[in-house]
Amino acid sequence: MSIVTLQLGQFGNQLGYEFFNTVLDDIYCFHGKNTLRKKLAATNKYNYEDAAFESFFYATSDLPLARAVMIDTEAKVVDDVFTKAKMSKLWSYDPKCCIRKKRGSGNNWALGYCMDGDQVLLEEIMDSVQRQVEYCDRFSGFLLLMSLAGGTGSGLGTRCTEELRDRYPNSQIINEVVWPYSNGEVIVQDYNTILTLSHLYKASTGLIILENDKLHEICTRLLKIKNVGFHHINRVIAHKLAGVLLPSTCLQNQHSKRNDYAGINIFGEIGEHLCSHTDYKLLNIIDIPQIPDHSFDYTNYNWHGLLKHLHQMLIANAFMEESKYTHIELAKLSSGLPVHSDVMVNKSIANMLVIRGTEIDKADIGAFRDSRLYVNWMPNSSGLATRVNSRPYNKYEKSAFLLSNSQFCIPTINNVTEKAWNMFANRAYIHQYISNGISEDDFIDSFATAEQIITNYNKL
Ligand SMILES: Nc1nc2c(ncn2[C@@H]2O[C@H](COP(=O)(O)OP(=O)(O)OP(=O)(O)O)[C@@H](O)[C@H]2O)c(=O)[nH]1
Ligand SMILES: [Mg+2]
Repeated sequence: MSIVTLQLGQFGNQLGYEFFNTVLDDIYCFHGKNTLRKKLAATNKYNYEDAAFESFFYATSDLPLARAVMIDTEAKVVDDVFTKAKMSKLWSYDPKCCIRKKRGSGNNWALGYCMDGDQVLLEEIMDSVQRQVEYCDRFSGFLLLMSLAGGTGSGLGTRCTEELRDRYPNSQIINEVVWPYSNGEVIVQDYNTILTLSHLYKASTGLIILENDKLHEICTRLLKIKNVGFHHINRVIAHKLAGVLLPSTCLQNQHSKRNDYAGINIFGEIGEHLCSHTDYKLLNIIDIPQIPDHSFDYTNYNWHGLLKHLHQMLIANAFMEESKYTHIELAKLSSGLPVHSDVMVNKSIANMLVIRGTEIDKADIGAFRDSRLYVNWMPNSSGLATRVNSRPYNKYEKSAFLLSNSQFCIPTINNVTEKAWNMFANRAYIHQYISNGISEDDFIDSFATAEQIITNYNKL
């Protein structure tokens, strides 16, 4: 099955580049860089590499092309990313699917969303999208990469999501959105965030939210990177995203002789398992391990330790492994008391655990099935979906990823909604939105949706 990616704005395009690199690295690492295309042509058994390639690339007589549409309202980032991919001599983008304009959206959601009335731009984007969809033998859905704070990714990304929902009503649409730094550089970022969230909540299948503050900390504290740049953060996001989206099989099928890779539809499973309830669409990804390159030679992981820590991260709503969570008391889970000092349990609607690497048979995932982790109105067995792959991923011999629909987002959304409301109540910067086609009522509706999301998740 194939996924068509839309890269929007600076973040979307920069992340897209890292993501496709990560995917191709993973495909190549077992076969040597020059053999892939030959192998794809020569073998008739559809294996992991074929499925991974088909998900995100298609072969041409020249370089493999990413199944992607690049979009920005200014040219620089798209041009840079396009050139970098081509210069890799490993893969490229389809030049007919690069859409850029000259003006930028100046961090204004309204400008990106209303596009100054430029319907031609939207048609151009949709034509490129259709072109990519037609290249897919088996199309499974859209992945949109966009930031919440700027104008193009957030505004135009939202507009594109709505248009895709109209034109492809039954397809899965997953938005990977990056939450701005809390002391961010964009003064109206909280407005842009609330407007995007509330609109996407209606049109999208699910929103994977990753926060720049937390990703930055992963880079400094776990990966020991000194001067963290966006490319470091994007590599962390790409690792998480590909860890979840690259082919894996159902736990039940792991020993079957059938060719399971042929029928994999991970987007379908995300839609059905994690986002089956329209009030709950927010997802995040936690993963383990994350270690600096220089520590590889001294580190040896076993499944027991990895899954124990991932489980603690889930319960405590922690974005990285920390020793302070090791004394979490599961017994308190159902009592409504804090599970550790001031940590309340993070309740889930549903989770998808993806484990990759050697000795999968030794991985005991029982703790993730514990019904106390899930809302009590979900049937007992349906909270957890598990996917496995015995192939080590990226540089780790063993790694685990949890795509989770849980209460993780409440503090962050709460905080931004409050800040945005304070600005709105004082009518700060509102004119910039109104002059670009967004009314005060649109703001009020968005605040109402954000409040409703918080209330819904709080109730779990
Ligand atoms: N993690 C990460 N965040 C980014 C990156 N580029 C921008 N951001 C974040 O994205 C937000 C700004 O959005 P951009 O993607 O730059 O904006 P845009 O979509 O290009 O919109 P305009 O430039 O306003 O037209 C800020 O919160 C930045 O911190 C990136 O490459 N990686
Ligand atoms: Mg930009």
